[in-house]
Amino acid sequence: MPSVHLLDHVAGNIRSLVNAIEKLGFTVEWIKSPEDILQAERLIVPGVGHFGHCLSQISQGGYSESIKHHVSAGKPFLGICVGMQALFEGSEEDEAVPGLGLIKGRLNRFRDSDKSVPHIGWNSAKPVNLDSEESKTFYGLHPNSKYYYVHSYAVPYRKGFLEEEGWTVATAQYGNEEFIGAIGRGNVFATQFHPEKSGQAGLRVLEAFLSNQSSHLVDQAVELKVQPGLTRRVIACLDVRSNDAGDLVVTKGDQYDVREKPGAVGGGQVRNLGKPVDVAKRYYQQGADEITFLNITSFRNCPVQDAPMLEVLRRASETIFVPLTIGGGIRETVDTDGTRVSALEVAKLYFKSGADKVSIGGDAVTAAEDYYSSGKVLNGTTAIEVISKAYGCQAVVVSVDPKKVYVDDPKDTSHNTIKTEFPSDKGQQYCWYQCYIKGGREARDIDVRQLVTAVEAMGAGEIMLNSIDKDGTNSGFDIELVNDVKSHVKIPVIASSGAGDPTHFREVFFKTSVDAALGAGMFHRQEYTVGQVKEYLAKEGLLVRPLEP
Ligand code: 1PR
Repeated sequence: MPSVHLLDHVAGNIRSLVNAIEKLGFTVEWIKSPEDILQAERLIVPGVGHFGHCLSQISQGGYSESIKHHVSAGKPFLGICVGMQALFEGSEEDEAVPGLGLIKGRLNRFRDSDKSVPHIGWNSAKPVNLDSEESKTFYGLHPNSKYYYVHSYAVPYRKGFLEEEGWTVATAQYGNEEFIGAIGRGNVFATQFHPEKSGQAGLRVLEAFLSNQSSHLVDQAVELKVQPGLTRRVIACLDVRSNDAGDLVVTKGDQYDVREKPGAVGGGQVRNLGKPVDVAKRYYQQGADEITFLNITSFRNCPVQDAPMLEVLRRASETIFVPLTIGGGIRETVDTDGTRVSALEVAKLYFKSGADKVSIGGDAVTAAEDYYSSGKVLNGTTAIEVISKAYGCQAVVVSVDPKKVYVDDPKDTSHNTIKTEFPSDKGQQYCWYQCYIKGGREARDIDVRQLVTAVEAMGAGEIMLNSIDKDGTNSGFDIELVNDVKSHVKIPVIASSGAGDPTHFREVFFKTSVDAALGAGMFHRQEYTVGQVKEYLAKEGLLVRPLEP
């Protein structure tokens, strides 16, 4: 089997890249020293996280010169995400650390005045100057395809600036900023997006690189003309736990109660909606833009290394090439043998098993409470801070479990209230959203606005906004809650809880500026497919990622 050399110099989900390469019929050889690069025919430098951290690792490991040597020897090189950024001269993310300087230009942070940052989701990589032969066939990139991006810094596109030096450039548009999505010249190719996380469209690009086809004409890409820009993400979420027989199952609660109602078939039992890997694969094939697994009971009596969700992720990531998030139990833990395992180590196990993001629930609430009681001082040791520092903020989602509390008058509470269009039975027109931990069993004295602003300050990259009132009701998302949270943070927000049919997705995307919307029960019960939701959204004029053959 032909092989490709991979430099694993950074934290992150390298497993998915390996899985994608193997699926395409290649084997991976690891670069363990700068000398190994000399032996490499094809070299891939992936990367997520912090520019300065990655570049320092590359230079401290003595790799900078070998990479430059590989490139100047004319051998195939692929840089992915920070692996692409590394080729430029530098980044605003860390002015003190230089890039490799193989391509002119620097990275700037996206402006967050008009949009969420990080830029997370599916966007184009449209070759500039589609009339030229190189652009039409550029590594199998197709102007109608969408690719998965996750980053806060980008190289702004300046017309002609790099083309003059012989580079072929593909760009993406985020808000009113156009930036470089992919770039190549001769033996060098680099993508800001993650081809290994971009479904069929991404695998095609990776295959073009692996088989040395820098000119790879795509004839079977989506016919539908797709607008440039970031799509609305549709996420499928799987709540997973052991049922009473000890099997790992996908379940789904009604307002967090996952047991069948007494008197119903299987009354009192944990609701069983299928096997996690099979269900996740079904959603991938239907066109889900991301898949989230929530381990809702944390399997408290199991050694951390053997946590069943690690195996679920390992297996899921073999065939699912869109981002995977794992939540439940991401916190400091005492293992069954009494050893203390830090939150960072727990997260690392999940990243190594195929997760792209971890989702933190209860631990984020405790951290936010400490943040306020210390007068908003960051202590640097919370799970959010340490994981975000090591893996980048985009890898840290905070899952929030709020529930409405009605009051007669905002003065009746110290919490942040909103005036609601849905008064209580007693006619109360104001409410605040109280945050819960332990699967909705324990209420804390912190409101949702306090929580999301605190975790944003700690370095969370995204909010998964559930609603205990709406969960499992099929009555639509809590639009007021989503609007309240969106107007207080800059990081992306995923609306969750209450989706019962495609119109609910339309409603949340039209009535709020939410970045993504998540459904669970309606997909598990097979009332609608993810594909049907996306088709409906497209008909309604919303930009979604088309499913590619
Ligand atoms: O606190 O870090 O260990 O994380 C535990 C995680 O498990 C949290 O993200 C918490 O939300 C979740 N969780 C705990 N117990 C339950 C439960 O249901 N008993 N699930 C639970 C929360 C909410 C969503 C659901 C949406 C959409 N489930 O995941 O998927 O509400 O549902 P719908 O579309 O059917 O309405 P930690």
